Amino acid sequence: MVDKQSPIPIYAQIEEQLKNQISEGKFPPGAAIPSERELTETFGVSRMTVRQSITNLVNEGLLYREKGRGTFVAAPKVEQPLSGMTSFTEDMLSRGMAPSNQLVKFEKRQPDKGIAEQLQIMESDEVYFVERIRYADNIPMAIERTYLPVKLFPELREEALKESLYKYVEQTAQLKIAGAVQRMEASLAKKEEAELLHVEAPFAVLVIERVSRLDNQVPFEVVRSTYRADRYKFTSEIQR
Ligand code: 16G
Repeated sequence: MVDKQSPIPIYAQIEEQLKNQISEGKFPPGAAIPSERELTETFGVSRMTVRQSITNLVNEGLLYREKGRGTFVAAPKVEQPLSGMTSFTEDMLSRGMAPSNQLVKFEKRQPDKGIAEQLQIMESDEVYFVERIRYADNIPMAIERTYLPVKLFPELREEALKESLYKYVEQTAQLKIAGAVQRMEASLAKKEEAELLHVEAPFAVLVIERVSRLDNQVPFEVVRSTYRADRYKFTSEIQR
């Protein structure tokens, strides 16, 4: 029920109640919430007010709409610490989710100036360009575009990239991964990216660029990971 005398706007009261019902498990992930018409009747408010509450919850990533089908509860966001240097596969397995990859592109090409500089190679040296869609429990989470120097991994085959790249680097190529520098920025997925992520453009994403190095300080990958903002929450531990 809503309190029409309260200084808290009615749409915010409805949002709060829907949030509580979701966190109490009344509507589990994937379940449909009642229709706008039903909510209008339950709360005794206008359809516009109900629509505003739902839109806010959609924008927060708690609900998602499917055309012609209704509004559903989204899976909780993955909380990703920004401290340890882990792989996507490790991150998902540690949460009990099943990682999988769709390999969109695997090719050898000449790097542009920026990539060559980051990898500390010549523009005439070849790199592998790898584009992968990363899934957790069959939900697309991120697009990853990776550049790797061919001379470090002369035997890399596309089969290896259907699984974990870091496993290949450490176990097959027997190299030691030491660390990375990351930059993160907000962006909007373009039409092609939105399609790969199964969302509708423009869609909020977080882009992390990682330049990683081996224990001998040689850079071995430049990666741009484009994460669905509705599926991720990044956390970091800070100290004063
Ligand atoms: C993570 C890394 C990425 C790395 C990938 C390897 C970030 C921002 N990026 O997604 O740099 O290439 O893991 O994953 O965390 P894989 O071993 O499962 O292929």
